[in-house]
This record gives sequence, C-alpha cells and structure tokens, in this order.
Amino acid sequence: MKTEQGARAPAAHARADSIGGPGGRAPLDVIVVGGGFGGMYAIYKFREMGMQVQGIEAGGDLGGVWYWNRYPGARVDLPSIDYSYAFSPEIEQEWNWSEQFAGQPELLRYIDFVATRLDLRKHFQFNTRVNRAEWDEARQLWTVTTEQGQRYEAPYCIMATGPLSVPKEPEIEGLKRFKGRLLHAAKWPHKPVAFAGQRVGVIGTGSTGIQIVQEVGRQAGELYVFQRTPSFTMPMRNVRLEPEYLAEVKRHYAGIREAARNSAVGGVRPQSTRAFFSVTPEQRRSLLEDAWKQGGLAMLGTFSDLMSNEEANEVVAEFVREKVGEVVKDPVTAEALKPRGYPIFARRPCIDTAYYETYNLPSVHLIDCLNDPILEVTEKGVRTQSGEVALDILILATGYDGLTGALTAFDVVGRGGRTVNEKWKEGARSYLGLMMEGFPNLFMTTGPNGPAALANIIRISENDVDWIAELIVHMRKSAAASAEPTAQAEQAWMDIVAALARRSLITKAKTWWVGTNVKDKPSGLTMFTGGFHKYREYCAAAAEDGYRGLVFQASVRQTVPA
Ligand code: NA7
Repeated sequence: MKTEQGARAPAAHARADSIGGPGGRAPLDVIVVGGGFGGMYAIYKFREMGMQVQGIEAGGDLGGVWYWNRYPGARVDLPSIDYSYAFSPEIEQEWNWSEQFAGQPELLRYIDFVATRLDLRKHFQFNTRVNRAEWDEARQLWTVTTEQGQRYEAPYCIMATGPLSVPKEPEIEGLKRFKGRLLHAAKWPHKPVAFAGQRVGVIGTGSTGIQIVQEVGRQAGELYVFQRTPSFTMPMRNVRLEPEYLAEVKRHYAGIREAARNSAVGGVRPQSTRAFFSVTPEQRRSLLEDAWKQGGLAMLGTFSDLMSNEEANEVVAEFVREKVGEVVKDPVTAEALKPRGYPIFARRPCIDTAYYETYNLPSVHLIDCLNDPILEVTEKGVRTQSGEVALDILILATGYDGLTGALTAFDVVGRGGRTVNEKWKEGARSYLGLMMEGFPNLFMTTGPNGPAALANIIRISENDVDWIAELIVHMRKSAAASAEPTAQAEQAWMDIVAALARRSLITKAKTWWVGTNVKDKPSGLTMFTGGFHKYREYCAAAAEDGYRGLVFQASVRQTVPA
C-alpha cells in the first residue's frame, strides 16, 4: 500500500532516550491515545513513516464511537461514501458500502476490514485507559501511564480521543435506585436487548435518542420518551447502493475526495451560494420542498445564509414545524415535538427514518419534560411532576461531555506542570485545534477549535494526522526535538475562531457544541465555523509559512529557528 508521504523518513533523533512499552520492545516514537478513525489512521501513517508506534484504546477493539454505540438504530448521518477513509485508493476500491447511510454494524465491519487489511490491531493495547500523560521537559518525552499501571514513553503523543467519547450522566436523582435495566446509549451491551413486551423509557431526544425511539418504538410493548428540548429532524431517505452506482463512485473517487476536501462539510453535499431572500417566496418554498424530498441534510445546503440570517432560519424552522404537524396525528404531541426558541441547525440537525410517524403508534408516549419535568428516578421507573411511569428498561441518551471531555477526564500535564484542565479553565484553547501552547509535541486530532462536529470527522482526522506528520518530517529535517505553538499564535487562532463564532447562529442554542449541557463547564463556541475547506487552508498556510507560529527546540535550552 502506498503512503502519501512516500519514502520512509529517518528514525527519530530522540529514540535513544525513549523506552518502549511492556515487553522491552523498541523505543517508541509516537503514542496514539484512541482507536477510532483518527487513531487508526495516525497509527498507520506514522508506522508507514518508519516510526515505532503504540496505540492505547479503552475499548475492547477499534472503532471509537462505533465500538461503544451499539444501540438499535445507530447510524451515520453523513453518506457512507464520504464517511470513509480517502488515504487508500486500494481500500476505496475493495470496500463496498451497502447503504447510503451505513448502520453501526456495517461501520464496524468497515473498521474491521481496514484494521485487518492494514494490520493495525497489533499496534494497539485494548481495554486500557490512560490516566496520565506528562511532558518530561528534561528528556523531551511524553510519559503516558495507564490505569493498569503501565508506562509508555515517546517524544510525540497524539490524542485521538475524539469529540464524543465521554458520555454524560444526566443530573437526575435516583438513577442508581432503579431496579429495572439501565442502559446508556454510549455503553451499549454487546448482546442484543429484547424489547418485545417491555415498558421502555428513553431520556434524551438528540441524534441518539431519535435513532433509538424510531427503532425501539416499533419493538417495545410501551415506549415512553422523556423529551426536554425537541430537536429538528429531517427525513434521511436512506437507500441501498446498487452495484452500478458503486462502480460509478469507484471510478470517480479521486474527484469525489477532492470535492469533499474543498467543501465546508468535508463531503460532496452541494452547498448553494444563493441567499435565502434572494428568491421569491414561491421559489423558496419549492426549494425547501425539494430538499425535504431529497432527504439527508440537503436543506442546509439549499441556501447560503441559514446559519447567519436569523429571519431566513426561522422561515425554514417553521417549514419543518409544519411538516411535524402534517405527520403527527395527536395535536398535543405534535405541538410538543415542534422545536421552538432556538434556530434550526444551531443544534445538530438530525436525520431520521419515520421518527415522527413513531408517535402515531398507540404504544408510544411523549412526555414533554419542559412542562412536566423529571423529578427523580425511582426503583420502579421515572417520576415526573405529573406522576410515576413504571419501566422495565430505562435508556439514557443524554449525550456527551463533548469536544473537551476526553482531555479533561485525566491529567494531561504540560510544561511547568500545568494541566490541560488548568489551561482550559475558562474554555478550550488551542492552535488550529491541533496543538496547545505549553504542551510541546502533544497533538490532537479533531480537537476543540477545529471544525469537529460541523464537518466529516474522517476528513478532519486525515487532515490533522497528515499535518502532524508533515510537521514531524520538518522537525526531523531541522533536528528539532520539540515543537509548541507560541502564545501569540494560539491567541491569533482563538481570535479567528471567536470572530467566526460571533457571526454564527450556533451560539443561540444550548447544546454540547457550546458546552452548556455539562454542569460547570465553561460555555462558549469552541469550534471553527468557517468550514472544513477554510480550516484546511489555515492548516496548509501554517505549514507553508514555515511553521512560524511554532517554537522549536533542538534540545533543552537550545532554540532552533523554524
Ligand atoms: P445530545 O445531542 O447532547 O442530546 C442529549 C439529549 O439528552 C438532549 O435531548 C438533552 O436535552 C437530553 N438530556 C440530557 N440531560 C437530561 C436530563 N437531565 N433530563 C432530560 N433530558 C436530558 O447527545 P446525542 O448523543 O443525542 O448526540 C450527540 C452527537 O452524536 C450528535 O450531535 C451527533 O453529532 C452525533 P436538552 O437538550 O439538554 O434539553
């Protein structure tokens, strides 16, 4: 298999100082924390560069969110063709997606295919959680320790820990009291759960809750959906991918990838330059109807200004509310399902398969927690203001400590003993979402202040890993042992992120995107909202500019010009 980097790079200069993992293996060059899409590609890329790599993964296998999220109905909401690796033409040609939006089992099969094809598993230690990572300034190494007490050292550490890897327990009294079966969407059992004849409750109606409701609603004896904030959801209109279509895609993968890299979402979804009010009301309506029929997130791409023009946004929001009213027969339920008070698309827009239709089943009951709040979980079920709902199974689909949760869940200690928790006390700071001032040679893939959550996570991961790899090649050429962004470069990036955020309607909703879903978390938009293509341009410009935003050190006390 070819690598983008081509020839194998020389061995890292710092290897003589480093020690390997257990078993007295060769000194490590790079430790990768996380075995999702980002971590898998990082391991592959650095191995192909001739580096000694070690991956550490908390799960029992590769896959990240797709390893953990085995709940019924789990499905990717980007087209599978886009949501797949672009770095290997061989894998593109050999793998066949069966559906436009692949389900979790197929995604795991793809991950297994890639891992087996590239022989990636041998580089990972599974079932292992990192509990500390510390920069050893004197030796210019990262020391990473695990909960089991193992210790790894390497000059480079990649946190491929993902934006959605720390599930959020809801702040609801009595969860431990529940005598029925308590399931968390993000820690779903590996054996199928039988719902037939069961009284099931679901708390949470984000993307996860919606996927669960539409699936479990058709299986359970009774389903009770505890909804606090309704989400806007649009029809997915998933289809099987026919062999002729796949053959056509395979012939054009290079162009498809190029288009994805140059798009705001990192996928081939068309994005119009048409402003909402530049066309007549009739044309607008007809375009919205077309997008609704087309399905997926087509609507978001139909106009250019839906995330910045509040008035335009509200017309689209009302259009979706009308659709809810057309589908849901009970007017009280329909009204409760209509999201109000925040702009459409400011919360992750969901795409569904007959979600609203599920509420027409006599066995499916919506509990509007805005008017009837959950008071506590009891031994028997959930007690809201209006009474107790007895349940056999309670499912938590209550989201994640997104973007920053993984790196604040354990001690990541940088220069001078400062932790990431301390650095991010007022909110996550980073340079390009990739590095942090005070944390030399520590890299993040899909990190805060990058475009994570707003664009295809696989395209972002590939961009990030390639950028880090190029930087390491640069460091080797210039005999640099460590690299770290300057405080000024980091601030300049934060200013860009903040300026874009001010123009976006995203901040007008309370979501994990802005951190308001986690108690005491500093809130604010820590995502780059300028689009994946622009993010890539910034990353490329930083490299082309000779990494002027970074400080390099050859060895302690000796500074190397970039
Ligand atoms: P989300 O989108 O954060 O949704 C979590 C849901 O759980 C949301 O509806 C919350 O309501 C609800 N929630 C959380 N805590 C409570 C309590 N205490 N009581 C009632 N309801 C609660 O997470 P998802 O897992 O659905 O989706 C995450 C991402 O995965 C998604 O954005 C895609 O990128 C894929 P709230 O909004 O707080 O009122």
